[in-house]
Amino acid sequence: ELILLRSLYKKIQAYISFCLSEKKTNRYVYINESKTWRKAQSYCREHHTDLPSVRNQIENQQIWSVLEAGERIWIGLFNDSWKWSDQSSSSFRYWDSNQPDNHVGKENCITTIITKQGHWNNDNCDTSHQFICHESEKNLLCNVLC
Ligand SMILES: [Ca+2]
Repeated sequence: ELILLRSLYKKIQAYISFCLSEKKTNRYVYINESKTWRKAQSYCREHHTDLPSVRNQIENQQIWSVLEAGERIWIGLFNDSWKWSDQSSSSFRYWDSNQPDNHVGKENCITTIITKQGHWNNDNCDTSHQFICHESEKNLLCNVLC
């Protein structure tokens, strides 16, 4: 009995230190369905965590590496004075050379897509694109345990 209790105690300890650690495990889930930005956001929030924020070159690279040639996908940035869907305060930007351009004045609900080159382009929110969801494993576990 004492041995069982000890192993249970160790497991609980491991979970707690995992939840308290700052190291989030990022996972990106590619969704092979075209949706508008808002619908993509709802989908990610319902099934995963959120549309991803891209906080640095490494994360940009991680997302880019998931894509097939020429694919454009939504990420979590939108133009409500440039906020991230998941409330991240990151100021990292990776615009393509002539972006954001608000092309033909219809990209005013400006949203961001990643092209194969990894550079960003604003687009009309009502356009449908495939997208990527961010899944925080820390959130999944800690919602239950912490
Ligand atoms: Ca554009």
